[in-house]
Formats: sequence, C-alpha cells, structure tokens
Amino acid sequence: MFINPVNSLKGIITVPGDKSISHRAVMFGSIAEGVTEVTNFLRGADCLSTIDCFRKLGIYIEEKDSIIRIHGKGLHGLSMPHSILDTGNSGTTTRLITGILSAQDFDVHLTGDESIQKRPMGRIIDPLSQMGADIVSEQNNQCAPLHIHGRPLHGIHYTSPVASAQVKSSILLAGLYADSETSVTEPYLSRNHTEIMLNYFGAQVTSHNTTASVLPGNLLFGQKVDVPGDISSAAYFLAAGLITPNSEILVKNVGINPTRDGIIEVIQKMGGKLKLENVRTENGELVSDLLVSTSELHGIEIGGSLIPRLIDEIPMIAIMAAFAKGKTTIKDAQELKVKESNRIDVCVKNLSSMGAKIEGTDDGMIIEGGYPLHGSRIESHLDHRIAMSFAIAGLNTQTRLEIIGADCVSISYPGYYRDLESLIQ
Ligand code: SPQ
Repeated sequence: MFINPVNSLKGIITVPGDKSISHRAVMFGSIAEGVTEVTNFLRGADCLSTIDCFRKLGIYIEEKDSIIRIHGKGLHGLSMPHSILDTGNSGTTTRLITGILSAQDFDVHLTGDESIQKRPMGRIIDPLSQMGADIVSEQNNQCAPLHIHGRPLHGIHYTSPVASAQVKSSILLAGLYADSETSVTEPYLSRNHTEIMLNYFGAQVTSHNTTASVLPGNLLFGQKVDVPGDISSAAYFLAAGLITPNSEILVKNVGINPTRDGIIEVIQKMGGKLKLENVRTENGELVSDLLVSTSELHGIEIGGSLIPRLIDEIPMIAIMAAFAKGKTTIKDAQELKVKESNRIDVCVKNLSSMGAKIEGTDDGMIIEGGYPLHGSRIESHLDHRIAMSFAIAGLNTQTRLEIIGADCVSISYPGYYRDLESLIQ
C-alpha cells in the first residue's frame, strides 16, 4: 500500500472497542453464569480468535455487528474441544486462555500463527506449573503449540520478573480455580482490566501497589459490558493530529484507564496540544474524548513505570520523536522484542530507511528528531502496530511511503485506512 503526504487532517473519529477489554469480556462471559452482552466489541481478527476458541470449548456466542451475546456456562461449564484451539496472532488469547484451561478436567492442544509460535510462553508455563498445571511445549522451546493437561491447582504467590498483564491475568484466571488465594507481584503495574472486570463479574480480586490477588470460590455472573474505544488505536490519530500541519482531530469515547494512559502523559511532556473532554466512568473504566491539534514537539526521556502504560504505543512514539526537536530516549522497553515483531529492530530499520537518526539499544531506542523524512519501502513484518504507525509517518514524509504487508491492521483495527482517509483535507 502507498501512503501519500498530506497538507492537513481534520475531523472526528470514533475508534473501535478496546482489544484487551473485548478479549476479556468473551473469556469472563464464557465462564460466568448466564448471558453477557457486549456492546462496541472489537471485531478485529485477534478478538474473533478468542470467540472461535470459546465456541470450540462449547460456549454459544451470538454475533451481530459489534454486539455479542455470550451464553456463559459457569466456571466449570467448558467442554473438551474436538479440534486444536487456534489463537491466531493473539498473545492475549494464548496466554489468558492457558490460565483457564490449566484448571479444566480435560486436555487441550493449542497453537497460533507463525508469530505466536515464536512468542515466549515460558513466562506463563513456569508460574502455572508452580500452581500444579501440566503444560507441555510440544517443540520443547517454551513456545506454542502447547498441550495443556487440565489439573487441580493450588494457590501461589508469584513474583513476576516482567510487568505483563498477560502473565498476571493468566495466573489470576488460574487462581479462580485454585484451592487457596493466588497473588501476583510485578515490577511495575501493568494494565488492570482483568482485575476490574473480574470484580465486575463477581470475583474477589484485590490490588495493592503492584500486587493483585484473587480468592477462589466466587461464582462469576454474566454482565453488560460496553467497551470503550481503544487508546492504543486512538494513539495513531493523536500522533497524526500533532505532527501533521494545519490539523485538528477529536477522538471520541477513548478508554483512559490510568494503567493505559501513558501516551497522554508523553504527548503532554513533548509539548503536544491535547485536551481531555467529557471525562466519565463506564463499567469501572475511565473514558474521555481527546482533542489534539498541530504542535511543535520536543524530545523527552521515557522509561520505568511509564513503559507498561504505553507499551503498545512505542512504535508510534518513536515516529513522533523523529518529528520532534531534539533527543528522545526510550529505555526499559525490552518487552518490545517479544511482541508480534521485534518492535525495536523494526522501528530502527524502517525509520533509518526514511532518513531518521535513530539507534536501537538493548532496552529501547534513541532518536535524534527534527530531520526531514522521505518515503521508502518499509516492511510491517505483519505487525499491525508497525503498519498503523508508519502510515501516520507516511502522511508527513517528503515523498510517498510504501508499506509491505499493510493489511495486517485487521488484527486490531479493520477499518483503519478508511478512517484515516476520512480526515484528509
Ligand atoms: O495480544 P497481543 O498480540 O500480545 O497484543 C499486543 C498488541 O500490540 O496489541 C502486544 F503485542 O498487546 C498486548 C500488550 O502488549 C495486550 C495485553 C493484554 O490485553 O493483556 C497486554 C500487553 O502485553 P503484555 O505481554 O505486556 O502483557
């Protein structure tokens, strides 16, 4: 796909539902008693993989556009699938469902696409095994395909070496089935949608600093979940409005949960013009409309506890930094190496090919911004966040940019290019 430079972007955008929340609504709805109705569900390929897996586990799920109804069968209502579960490209599906499946009274084979088969699963196999789970990595490489032999589990306290919502959630979900309390302490707080939504469904989850704990024994009950817009999807339009000349974009109905709002902090620190309007709480999640306009950005330092709050936005931030004056340093972000692609390497390679001054480090990137960028032929590596971020860069290069593998945006935002197009003046 070719992206041409533009003069101005203006308009109002409503981004699709939050991916993390959409996944969790299907999973928790499936193991809850009664019906869960989800509105503004993200119909991206990743969340559809979650639906497909739970259907194979015997759950009836109705779909009508972005409204889905899950006919939950309770904590012990899943049944043995007749075929292998395919989690597609979704790390969230793979890791969270493994927590649930570890405790069932049947065996499951589970795998995903080429990218999923390279992503580390040892980070969940280790703690789940400590709980008594029996999970075999079929290639003996701590990656999927996994063979999960369901077993009775016991509660543990786990100190996680990584700040990862997927690790935390996998353990907490297994903890619903354990014989005593289960808790997870992480180095920094990762997104807490699991804790919020499990409580909303009737579980007993408590959080204290970076420790989350769950007590077994509580039934979950089906709920209505209205999914807020995904701040990770909004980030592309926020960046576009800031770095494109003569621009003003209002992104409506965006989830701004404090464990996800690092992009807002970064934009403000970089000198970006950003206003939060109509801030409200829905289903325990904070939601706002976000208004941005063209701004002179400057470089900043990003690291520490801020990283988990913006982990998926870092490719977009690296591009904003290339358009900002001065130096931006991103550190403590080694997790980027184990996402859908190695996002450090891919950002460095792609931005360098466009004339940016960028250097990869062991745990991040250093970008010397303010040099004019030209179009080039860049690879998405079938990573949706890379494709979406570089499309925004391409609106602001001197010559047109080509993205190879641009269609992968369907993982989290099927209508992305159409929405972007609607803003071009
Ligand atoms: O689901 P997947 O493939 O892992 O998706 C990504 C993304 O860019 O959309 C990461 F590649 O988001 C993760 C995020 O990075 C979604 C997520 C969640 O819903 O719990 C948590 C983060 O991952 P992690 O490994 O830090 O827990």
